[in-house]
Amino acid sequence: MNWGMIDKYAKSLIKEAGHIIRNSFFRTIDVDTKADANDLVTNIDRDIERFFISRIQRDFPEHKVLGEEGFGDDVQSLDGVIWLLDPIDGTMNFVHQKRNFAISLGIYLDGIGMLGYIYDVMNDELYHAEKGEGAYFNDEKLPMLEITPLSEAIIGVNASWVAPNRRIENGPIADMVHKCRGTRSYGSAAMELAYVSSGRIDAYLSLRLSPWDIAGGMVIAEEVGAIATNLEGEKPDLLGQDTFIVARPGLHSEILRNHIKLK
Ligand code: 2AM
Ligand code: CA
Repeated sequence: MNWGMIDKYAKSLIKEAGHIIRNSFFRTIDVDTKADANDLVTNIDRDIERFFISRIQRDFPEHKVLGEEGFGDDVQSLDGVIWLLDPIDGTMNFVHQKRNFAISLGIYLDGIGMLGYIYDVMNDELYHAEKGEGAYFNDEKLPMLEITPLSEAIIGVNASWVAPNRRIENGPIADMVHKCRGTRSYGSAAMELAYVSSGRIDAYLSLRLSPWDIAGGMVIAEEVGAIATNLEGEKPDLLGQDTFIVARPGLHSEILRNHIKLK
């Protein structure tokens, strides 16, 4: 497999898709809801997924695509080459804020992340990595992450998990929020993974993510030494929904040990 060639191809697709998304603000954006009233999807999410799939099917007919909007393949195993795509991660931000959303793409071979991309569309900032070759912010190589104690860490966490909820004990999470330096909530899992990988925040956790939210970011995170697992400390499921944490080394185990108690 010529990963260098696939990397160039993927980057040009992403840049072209970014251009289409930015221009979409001059068109009508139709907003629908999916699983619940806050789970948004637009015609642009669907158009962008179809754009990727038509190109991938034309140029890499052996590859499969697992896309959020369901226009790709019915992927039941991680065998072969799979493109895991979220055409717009952070659709609520796309609709309400017109910023803070990303294209998220991971290209996996037999379940192993080979290439990862997170493209902050409005800032034209691309985070990317090739397995074993390091991670980059635009063309700048990202340094390996160093250990940071919780007292000096900024944690990406949604306020839902600090309030009583049905998935996790909120007391230990509230304790984490008190002990850390600060919290942020950007509303795009992919962007938060990119921010951990580039040292802008130190950890990010979520109670329910899908493979396309994390596939690209996990390749990038691994290249800078961030640890990405589910909240049980295992490899996240890339065929279904799972809990998720990514953090600097040390901080990852500190949070899991002291602050995570799933219901
Ligand atoms: P999305 O915008 O592509 O749907 C928001 O907190 C983050 O969680 C976003 O990355 C969002 O991705 C993701 N997300 C929102 N609802 C989700 C769901 N039902 N399952 C998995 N991920 C979800
Ligand atoms: Ca999405």
